[in-house]
Amino acid sequence: MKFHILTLFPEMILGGLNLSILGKAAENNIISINAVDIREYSREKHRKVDDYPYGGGAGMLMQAQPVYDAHRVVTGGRPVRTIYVTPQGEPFTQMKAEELAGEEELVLLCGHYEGIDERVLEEIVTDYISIGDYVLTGGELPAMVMVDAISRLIPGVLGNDISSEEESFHNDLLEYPHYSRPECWHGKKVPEVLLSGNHRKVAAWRLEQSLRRTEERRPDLYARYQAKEALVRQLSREKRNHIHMMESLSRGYAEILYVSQAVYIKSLKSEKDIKKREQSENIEVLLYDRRNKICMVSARDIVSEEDLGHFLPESTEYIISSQTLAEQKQYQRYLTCSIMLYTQKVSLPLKYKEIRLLSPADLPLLECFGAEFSCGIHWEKQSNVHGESAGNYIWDRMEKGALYGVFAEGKLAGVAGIHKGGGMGLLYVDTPYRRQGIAMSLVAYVVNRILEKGWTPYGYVPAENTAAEKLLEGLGFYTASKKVDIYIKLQKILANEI
Ligand code: 9D3
Repeated sequence: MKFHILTLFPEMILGGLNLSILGKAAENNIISINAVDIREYSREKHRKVDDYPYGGGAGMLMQAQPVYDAHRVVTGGRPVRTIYVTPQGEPFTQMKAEELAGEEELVLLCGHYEGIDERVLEEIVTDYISIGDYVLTGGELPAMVMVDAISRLIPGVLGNDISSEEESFHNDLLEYPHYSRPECWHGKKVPEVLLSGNHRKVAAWRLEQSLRRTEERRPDLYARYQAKEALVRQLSREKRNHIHMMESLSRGYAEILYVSQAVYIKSLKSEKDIKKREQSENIEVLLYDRRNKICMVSARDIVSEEDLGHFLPESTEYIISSQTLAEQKQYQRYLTCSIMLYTQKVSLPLKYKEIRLLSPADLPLLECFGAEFSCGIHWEKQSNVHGESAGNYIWDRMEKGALYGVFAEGKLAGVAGIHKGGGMGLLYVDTPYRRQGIAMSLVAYVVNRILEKGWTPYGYVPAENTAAEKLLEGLGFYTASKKVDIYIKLQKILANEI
């Protein structure tokens, strides 16, 4: 990742970011930090870059021209995402950091004085971001905060690569307290339960501590957590048809956009929103997985495009609906699946044990699988049509620590994994290795990994794939009574074809 920081104080940026972990990452060329002195682009003899505001008022403004020229030189006219750090921006969050970590290159523009001439902002800025509701003296520290938060998400920057699929995101709860040696310090003993060696009790104690802490220090997060918990309980009355929603909520992937029974209505802020709600009486539950851009819909009747349109976030790329959706302009239905779930808590036995997590470095091993493999992956069935190639999707899954491989005679014999959104899938076993229980062991392995995280394994099986259904039934999975339709955004096709 290349960071270009446009500032009047480049030495402040370099002094703060070239040490410690980020210094190492820069040394290893994983990130690069280019601090650009805007003053270098002044055309005045005293290198002046500020002037009085039209209309009067206190203080000075940074002028448009030096900022524009600095930006132009740095980007060379390429369309690089450009962030203006400003108290008037949208709040910087972990979600935003994750999104920005996916860019190759970023420009961060730091303001000074009272701000920057609006006209240059209109021409170069793509995102306005604030780091919080307090007043600082300039944008340099916010830019450094962002570089730090974004960099640590780039593979190779931290020693231990936490991949997002492996990490459990209990976003809504604060962490529990930690203790290390000695057992007794200043007369304070380490809580008894942590010495017990009973993992279940330890986990229960930690959860309890997290809950108490969150309730006390972050009532906002606690309220969100409780709303999700309440909805999960409600959905569990018909678990087999709601498992994808329940898991998305309890794994911390999904937020609630709408629930009809007033468990929690996020968007009831204005009159307009109340109207929206009244117009959409037949939508029961609507969840959104913002990371993966997946919207989950469960409804009583057929959902009209208008109804859905009121709630569907603009960024939605996939819709998973347990109800027929009326013809959608922007989304195309491309697959009907059965949801299968495994609700037993016991892990499954394995016949083949040569199974491990794959990483992007293993991608070449997959090349010998041929066309049937990339076509057989149901989310990417129409990969060529939808632009996002199977290869890219597999790469993404590997990078997220969500793809496992089974080996036979030292060769990769097959793969299985976890899709965007958390469902199991991506199952493929190469022809010479079929009918030997290899696929079964592989799936069992993935089931065990999911169980270890305290989650419920479930998967989407394409309606015509009876082999997969049989295999999962053999492992103890059962099938939901309602099928789901998966829709994909049409614009994705267009965007990729241009
Ligand atoms: C008197 C008007 N001021 C607004 C309260 C103007 C002003 C104050 C402070 C303009 C810029 C700044 C400097 N701050 C930043 O550039 C900044 C910032 C911040 O102060 N708080 C949180 N996030 C950010 S991002 C950039």
